[in-house]
Amino acid sequence: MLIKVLGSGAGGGLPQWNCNCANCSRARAPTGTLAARTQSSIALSDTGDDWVLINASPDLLAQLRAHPELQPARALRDSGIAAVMLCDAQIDHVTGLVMLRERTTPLPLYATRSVLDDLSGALPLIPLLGHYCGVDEHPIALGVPFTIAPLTGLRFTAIAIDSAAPPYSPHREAPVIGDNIALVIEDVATAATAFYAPGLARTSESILTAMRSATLVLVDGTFWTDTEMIDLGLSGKRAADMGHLAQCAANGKPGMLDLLDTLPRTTRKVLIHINNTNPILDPDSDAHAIVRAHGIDLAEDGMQLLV
Ligand code: HKS
Ligand code: ZN
Ligand code: ZN
Repeated sequence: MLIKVLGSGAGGGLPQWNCNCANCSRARAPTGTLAARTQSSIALSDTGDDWVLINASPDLLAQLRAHPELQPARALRDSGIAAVMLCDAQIDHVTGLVMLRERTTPLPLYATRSVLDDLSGALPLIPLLGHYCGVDEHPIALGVPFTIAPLTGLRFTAIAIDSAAPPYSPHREAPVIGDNIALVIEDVATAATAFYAPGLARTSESILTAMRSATLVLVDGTFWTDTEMIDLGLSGKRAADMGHLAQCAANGKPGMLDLLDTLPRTTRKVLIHINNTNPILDPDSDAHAIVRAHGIDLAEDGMQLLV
């Protein structure tokens, strides 16, 4: 299976338009030594002809321009994107759907009932797209493997995770199972699997089992510490309150580094959805060195992973 990291940043990307933190300033400087990051999204393929887009970032058009291999040009109007799948209904994962409105056929959209409900209600992108290409809704049943034509070489399984519905959603204060999912993607020919969860606040037995058997885990790298936004004076919320497990342990609870340490040594571990404030983005930082010493890589825009 082929995985392309279209975007490796969290909401807002790097640099974030209104931010002058150390990372954003360096990424913005003409002599900047920090590469810019667009908002998180990956594309998956079995043969490299057709692709499933996992999450539709607000930066989708720029990401597609940076990846001409996602345009096979088989007809006057065409796209390599066979379908879009959503892990949640967060703004940074769904607003790119609007950018696909010029399609000539309804957009196949795979998401849980709860996410589809948010996109028909509080953020009505599905009814909106009904006035353009239309949406072909495919509700995802949790724990039930499925395939997406014409990518017969990949098998997808969604697992419910503990994270958070978006601030705009009625589910924010009344969570529903399926507000957030992790994806296990299996290459049918080799049985190798990738585990994808850009937003993960807490683990469960089913999540740990899936992570332990994965060839590649591509997971929530949003924050270094649980109080990162509070310490910078940027928010009153902890990472956990926002649906993200920080890399460092907090309040006696293991962090993402501890969690990834429990996986087999042979597992490829990559952080994605990295927020602009995260010190790991600076290659000269102690935080970056610690992450690398744990055998963990940072996703970068344009990164290609083979599973
Ligand atoms: C910044 C943002 C931080 C950020 C937070 C979250 C918040 C919100 C929620 C997130 C993300 C980026 N870039 N979505 O100000 O530095 O409370 O659910 O997901 O992508 S969580
Ligand atoms: Zn986000
Ligand atoms: Zn910043």
